This record gives sequence, structure tokens and C-alpha cells, in this order.
Amino acid sequence: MIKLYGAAASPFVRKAMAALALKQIEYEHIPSMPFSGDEELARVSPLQKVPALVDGDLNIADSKVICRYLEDAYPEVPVYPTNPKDRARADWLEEYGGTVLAESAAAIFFHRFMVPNVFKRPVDEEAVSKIIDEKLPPLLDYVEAQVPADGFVFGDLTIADVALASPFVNAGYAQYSIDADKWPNMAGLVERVKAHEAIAPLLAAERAALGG
Ligand SMILES: N[C@@H](CCC(=O)N[C@@H](CS)C(=O)NCC(=O)O)C(=O)O
Repeated sequence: MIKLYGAAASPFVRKAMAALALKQIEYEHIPSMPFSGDEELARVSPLQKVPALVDGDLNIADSKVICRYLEDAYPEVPVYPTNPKDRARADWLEEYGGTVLAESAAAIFFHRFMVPNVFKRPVDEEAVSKIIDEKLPPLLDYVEAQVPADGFVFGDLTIADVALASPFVNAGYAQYSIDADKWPNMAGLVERVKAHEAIAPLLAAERAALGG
């Protein structure tokens, strides 16, 4: 059976879990925390990041690599568009979600959740305000024009939608939500992804893992 290594509330692990859930692939989740000196994680993930995946004799890491492998190896339920232009755009939106959005929105989670609860240090609210007031608005202006007012970017839910919404799930754990008056499409997309039948159970499980 496939093994997926990772901490459940990571936006990157969530993306891999979403692909597995959408494709209805059974797997074993091995909870693994980066920075913890976990030897098994170091063995399966040379960069010591999560997620990593083992499928028989295959061992890979990185959520994009994992999602592409799953799409190729388990094509019955696609999680990317098949039209080349749509696929390229989905890849780009996934990249955007996994880089600048993840760095900014998930940083709010890092500052307000991880720092006090895991690293036992005080929250730097000045740093959080800078992210919310300066870093995020231009990024949200861009994605607002990329996503629809209803439904998902390519009709059915794809990994592009998950990658765009996922950092804001983390930011939501840290009392941040997108201002729906300024960015209604993105605020709506995050809620639609969270409510999707394949995603909602993942989020319920990670909330339980986070103790809430
Ligand atoms: N590009 C990677 C990023 C993975 C990543 O940065 N994961 C974080 C957790 S959210 C991590 O493992 N950080 C540990 C580190 O940077 O050493 C992917 O898509 O999987």
C-alpha cells in the first residue's frame, strides 16, 4: 500500500492527500514532522521536507512530483485538466499557490500557531501585519482575476484549486480569512474547496490532529 509521510496541516501534504482522496487511492499516512530529527523521514525525504511518498519500490518527495506521479500512475480519476493549455495553466496556478501564496499565507500560520504552540516563543504581530497588509494584497489581486466567481477554475476540482486554497486553510487556523468584499472570487474558492466532499473529511482529520 502507498505510504504518505507528512504532517497533516502542511499545505503541501494536504495537496498530496487531496490527490489521493480525489482518486480514491488507499494509503497509509505516516505522521512525520520536519525539524524533529525523524530518522525515517530523513530516509524517505532527502531534503527532509514533507510530503514524501513510497509506492512499492518507488520513493519520491515534493508535492508536485507526487501529484504528477499519481496522475500518471492512477489516471482513472484525473486531478489535472487534460487539455494542454488548461494543464499548463493549472501547473502555473499550482506553482503560484505553492510558492508566493504558501510563503505568505502559511507564514501567518507559522507566526501565530507554530511559534507559540510548537516553538514556545511570543507571536510577532508586527510581522503578521506586514504579511496581511503589504505582502498578501497584490498576490490576492492577481489570483482574484484568475479564479471564477462560482465553481472551480477548470470546472471540476483540480489540484490547482487545492494549491490556491490550501495556504488559506492554514491562515484560517491563525484567525486570518480573505476579505470577501475585496477578493470575493478567492474568498469563495477557498470555501468551496473546503466544502468539497473529498476535502472536508481531510480537514476534519487535521483539525482533530491540531487539537480542535
Ligand atoms: N516544494 C515542496 C515544499 C515542501 C515544504 O516546504 N514542506 C514544509 C512543510 S509545510 C517542510 O517540510 N519544511 C521543512 C523544511 O523546510 O526543512 C513541496 O511541494 O512538497
